[in-house]
Amino acid sequence: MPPVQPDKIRNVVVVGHGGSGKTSLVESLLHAVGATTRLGKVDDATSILDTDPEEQKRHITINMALAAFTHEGVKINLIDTPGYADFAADQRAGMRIADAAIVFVDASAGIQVGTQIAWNELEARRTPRVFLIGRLDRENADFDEVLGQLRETYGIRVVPLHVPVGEHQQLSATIDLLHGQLLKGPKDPVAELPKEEADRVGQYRQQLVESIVETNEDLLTRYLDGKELSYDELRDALHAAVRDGQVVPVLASSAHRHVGYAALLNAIREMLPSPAEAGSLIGKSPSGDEIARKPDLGEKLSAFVFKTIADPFVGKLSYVRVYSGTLHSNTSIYDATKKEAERVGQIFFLRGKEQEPTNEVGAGDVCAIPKLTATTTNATLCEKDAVILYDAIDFPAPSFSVAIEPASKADLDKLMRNALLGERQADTPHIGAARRAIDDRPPHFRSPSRPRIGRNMSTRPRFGQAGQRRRLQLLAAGQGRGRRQPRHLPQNKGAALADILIGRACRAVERVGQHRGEPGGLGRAQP
Ligand SMILES: Nc1nc2c(ncn2[C@@H]2O[C@H](COP(=O)(O)OP(=O)(O)OP(=O)(O)O)[C@@H](O)[C@H]2O)c(=O)[nH]1
Ligand SMILES: [Mg+2]
Repeated sequence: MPPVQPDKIRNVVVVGHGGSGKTSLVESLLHAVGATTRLGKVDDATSILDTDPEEQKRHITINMALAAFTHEGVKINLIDTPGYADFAADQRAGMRIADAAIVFVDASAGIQVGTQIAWNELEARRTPRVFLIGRLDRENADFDEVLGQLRETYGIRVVPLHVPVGEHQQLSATIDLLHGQLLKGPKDPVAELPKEEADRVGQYRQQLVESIVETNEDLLTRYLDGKELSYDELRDALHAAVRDGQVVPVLASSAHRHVGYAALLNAIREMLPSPAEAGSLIGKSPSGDEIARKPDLGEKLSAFVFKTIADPFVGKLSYVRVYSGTLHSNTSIYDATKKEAERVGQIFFLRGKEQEPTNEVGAGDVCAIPKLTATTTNATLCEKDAVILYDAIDFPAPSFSVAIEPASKADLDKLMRNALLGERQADTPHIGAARRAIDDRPPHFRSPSRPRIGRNMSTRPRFGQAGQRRRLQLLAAGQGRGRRQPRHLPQNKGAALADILIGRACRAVERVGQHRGEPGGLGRAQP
């Protein structure tokens, strides 16, 4: 399949407070457009987006997930991110590579800390965004109340674009104020507006139209002269206003009632900017000069690695956004950050844990590359004769670190190997935290009943410093435990070991939660 043209792509990060319903809606949307055959649910651990055992156990998102699908000729890459501040790194990474954002707000909770954090971050990046008031079927959900809160907090540029029909369990559809249509799912028929809604809809529509015309001189004059404005004119003006951050539309949905999908898809396609509109990304040449790369399929290749995971089946998997040119499978590329050539074999588009192989990925699109050797998160990939370096993601500093305690010598070996794998492979916050923990060894997390971590690693190396370094190099190269016992490191072993480490890090995080007096640490009670 030829690569998708950049103007037919939407890269949209989904952000918001923890538990506001992000993953459920993305999952439902995938099912509604036919991208998945089975509707996965966060609560019964069947979501294809929350697949890590820890995510399934706690019913929360820990790792970002990509959800790629095509709707009416537009390739939509949704990036579902964790809402919990403990996993803020993935939210940052998602925001970094997205061209627009959907900020989720729970209809019964209103603005929460996570909403504020996401808004501030998007504001600083000047990312075009929409609000989505979700979970509208809940008993104490109140669309008008939350809309009022949003306008009060973020100003009158926040305007309704979709409004719900019916309340709580009677919620039946949303009205798209611009289209003037009653919409439910993408496959449900579009209905005309019910007469009894006319007054309410009229008021909301006036608010919307006034906000749109205020951003466009010509439309404003004609509106004040009492002239009729066409749908196309209003749509184009709203698109430009959203792109420039002058208007922030508010949408409405309920994943449990399957309401709001069609209107949401319209908004993503029509209101949010494409990579082509986002324009050139500025990077640096090896000599430090600024260079720009156009989001064009014919440009020299440049791409950025924004996440690395250890997939249980394929091993190391690098999530990549292509900024310019076209990335081909079975080719060589250059990691400008590590200054090493890399071999690209297969390339995938991701839909949660589902992988769709592809031969080409064009500028503006997002994909995953398995088994890159030296490349880590934040790397710029390009052609060797046209080197460019993009800025690294500005990850938040961790608010606490955790220590991993090996219970036995065998565990200690695995841990050391993991520390190296972490260096070379999986840049998850947990691995990072674990690695830092090995270095830092904060005293308050040490268990007096167990061997202290790091005793055999750094303070009293078993083989002396030089021997130890040599041994670690051999392990890193997958060449076994030492010169006498050459042993290959199976490809999936890294993933399995990383999983062990992540599990331990999470348990340690839980202990910290309990230590802070939060019963159960992280996670949500079963609904
Ligand atoms: N009543 C109701 N509950 C919902 C709806 N959408 C999600 N939920 C529930 O809200 C809880 C959180 O949903 P998630 O989709 O995991 O929320 P999230 O924002 O992805 O959470 P994090 O990724 O952990 O920040 C789950 O128990 C869902 O079943 C909805 O439309 N209506
Ligand atoms: Mg989630």
